[in-house]
Amino acid sequence: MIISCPMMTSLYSVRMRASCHDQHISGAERLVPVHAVAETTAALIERALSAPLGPPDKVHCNSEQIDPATVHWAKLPDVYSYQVESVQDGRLAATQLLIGAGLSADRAALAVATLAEGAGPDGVVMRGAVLMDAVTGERLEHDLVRGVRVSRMDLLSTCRPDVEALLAAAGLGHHRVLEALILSGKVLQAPGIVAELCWSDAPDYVTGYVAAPRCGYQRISQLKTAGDKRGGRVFFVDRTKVTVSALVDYLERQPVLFDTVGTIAPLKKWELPDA
Ligand code: PML
Repeated sequence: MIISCPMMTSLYSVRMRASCHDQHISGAERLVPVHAVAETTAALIERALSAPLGPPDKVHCNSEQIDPATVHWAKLPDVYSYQVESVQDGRLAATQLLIGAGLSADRAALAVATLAEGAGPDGVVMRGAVLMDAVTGERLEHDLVRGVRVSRMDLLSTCRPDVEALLAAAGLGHHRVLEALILSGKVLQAPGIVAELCWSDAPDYVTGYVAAPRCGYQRISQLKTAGDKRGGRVFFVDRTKVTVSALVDYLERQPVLFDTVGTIAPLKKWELPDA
């Protein structure tokens, strides 16, 4: 549903990308009202300069006006967290959750292997996400280095303190959780999306997730070994429901703001579903 937000007369997309020797090291973005653009830009540049993989030799920060009437309003996905004992168990859990979202065992395993081996050419980490045909496993992104960049999404700024407090109370206060939840929330709103698999390319962050429109945002405590720089995202698409260009356009350009939070379930030990 696309509705206009009467209290929002002017909205800006503020985006930051930082790199060093042409390697991406940090990126973040926000959708904020005009009075918050300067403060948000300063905060994102500060973040780029203190990136763990930094310091960067290039920081790009740009802001672009968004027509509030085009914003798609949505609810954040429900959050589930599963504790696994090892990377191997985590990847099995991810495979099971992808199968639960409607994928075949082969396609689920292919997505896990794609991220594990490095999804870009020669095993490099891609800047954006892999787009994979949910039935054939075919790679659909036009640029195998850039991938698909999900952009122009945020939590409504007046909701942010409450959502941050809720996540912190559940032990999920790391900034990566909220950022990934917002990004995944937008992905799950996109036409034709069947599921998403993600784990971070940050060497020190080993948690990842499987998200799907019917299943929510399902976190898995370990999807890689600490120190491993490989990670990224795979979006599975049902091509009977959407064309690749319409999907990429939605993911990269449609502004989405979240104004409602879903359920945040307590951490559970992962158990294999009954056969
Ligand atoms: C979480 O703990 O829920 C976030 C997992 C994915 C982080 C992805 C990223 O670092 O961008």
